[in-house]
Amino acid sequence: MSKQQLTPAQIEQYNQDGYLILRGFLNQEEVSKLYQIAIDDKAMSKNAINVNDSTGKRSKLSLWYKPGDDVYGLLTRSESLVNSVNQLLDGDAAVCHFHSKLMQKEPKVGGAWEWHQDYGYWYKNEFLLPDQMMSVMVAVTDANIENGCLQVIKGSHKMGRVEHGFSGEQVGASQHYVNLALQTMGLVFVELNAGDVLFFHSNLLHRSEANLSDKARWSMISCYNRASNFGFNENSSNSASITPIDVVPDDALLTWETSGLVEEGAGFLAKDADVALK
Ligand SMILES: O=C(O)CCC(=O)C(=O)O
Repeated sequence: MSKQQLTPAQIEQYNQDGYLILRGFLNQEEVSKLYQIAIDDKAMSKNAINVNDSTGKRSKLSLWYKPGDDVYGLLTRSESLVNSVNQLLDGDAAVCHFHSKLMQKEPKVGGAWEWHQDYGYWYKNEFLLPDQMMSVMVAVTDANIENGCLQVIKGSHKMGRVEHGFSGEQVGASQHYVNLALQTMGLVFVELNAGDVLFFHSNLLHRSEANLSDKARWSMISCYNRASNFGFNENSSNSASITPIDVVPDDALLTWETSGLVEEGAGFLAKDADVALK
């Protein structure tokens, strides 16, 4: 795993574009361990939620709140990842974990995600400071145009939050504002190799296409917040988003005894919960 601090140029790029890619953040051994554990993980598949897109194609995701000593938690809590998030988020309070998701877009059936901003959802949880929130996508498999990689509108985080409303089973951003943004801002297909990491601002407009290929597209997305950014409408039993992360060394991912998620401790999002608000 890369141990380097982000450079001022990388921080500037994140602030300008609303996202930053770090290539090869995980080495081959780390990403294979993550992938092997993820595909065999019974707790993860048992807690997977199906989300249909407007054409009826279906993506699966599993969402949990507490990052533990399992392979995902050790990555979410790893020193390099948390330090990078700390360099990118506005403010200086401790970095906390809001939630993590394993996104499972299976070959041929994995569905699309509508244009949205993550803060379009998190605003409803009454977090007040979008600059203190971000998502980090770790590519567990390669992600490319064929298997429905993430698309972003470069610089769109500077628009602030736009209106969101229901679009089928998903919540999407106002298409009018998306169309306006696309007139002046660049559409970028974020192709990643397994092990690459994408950091993106909570107001960055993003979407993805269905996976029509014969290759799965899996990724883990961890969402971070600062302890100073209280979610007034967050479930009071979930204090993770304002609890400072217990950081672990980068080598824990490979050297600690790890497995899949332990269901009891993880705080999975219930299968009947409204995933559109996450
Ligand atoms: O994984 C994807 O394709 C989209 C995920 C996404 O947009 C999200 O979780 O906010």
